[in-house]
Amino acid sequence: MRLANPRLKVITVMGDGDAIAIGGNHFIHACRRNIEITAIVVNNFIYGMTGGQFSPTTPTGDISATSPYGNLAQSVDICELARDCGASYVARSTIYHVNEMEKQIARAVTTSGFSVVEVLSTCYSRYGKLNQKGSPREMFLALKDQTVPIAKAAGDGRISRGVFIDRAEAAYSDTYQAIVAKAREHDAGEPLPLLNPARTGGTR
Ligand SMILES: Cc1ncc(C[n+]2csc(CCOP(=O)(O)OP(=O)(O)O)c2C)c(N)n1
Repeated sequence: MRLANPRLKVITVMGDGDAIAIGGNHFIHACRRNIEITAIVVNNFIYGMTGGQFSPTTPTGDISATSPYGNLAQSVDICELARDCGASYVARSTIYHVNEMEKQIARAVTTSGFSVVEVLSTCYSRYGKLNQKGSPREMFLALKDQTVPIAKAAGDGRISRGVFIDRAEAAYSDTYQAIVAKAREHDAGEPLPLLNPARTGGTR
């Protein structure tokens, strides 16, 4: 959509399972291409809607419908992944820190490349209840104590919140449009060597 119509502002909302497991391939390469899309990833540490299967963000050892004896795998940090794969804007907040989240989303949609806002969320029925995380209200309030602004991160196990990367990059759609213009120029005149039937022996 974004490539076909660069005037569009494309915002996608997804879960941790959607982003990093089911759509993991797409997520990684969207970061790598740094295409101008905003991904808002609501991370509740579980596949909630489909019955509570573990996701790539489920902490090791935690109980889920598909890990009744504890999750064996390591969990993925969505922000680290996005940053390392080349996204231009990467931030994390929580459903407790609404003002902070709002600012991050506002910035994300105006950045020139792929932007990711991870929003830590809660799922009582499919995750919290199985892992003694307290009531839905307690789970919500715990987001305050379990997270810390990046500048105050102390390596004590709390999850950092804030902006991890905010860099201006060449916009993929602009570069793509430049290629389209170049291709049209060639179409009107001499074709590119690889598209020239005389050189490839084929037809265009
Ligand atoms: C390609 C594909 N595989 C599987 C599904 C089925 N499916 C829909 S939502 C979902 C899990 C989503 O979990 P998450 O993204 O963490 O969102 P939550 O329900 O927790 O909000 C799955 C497996 C699908 N829609 N598409």
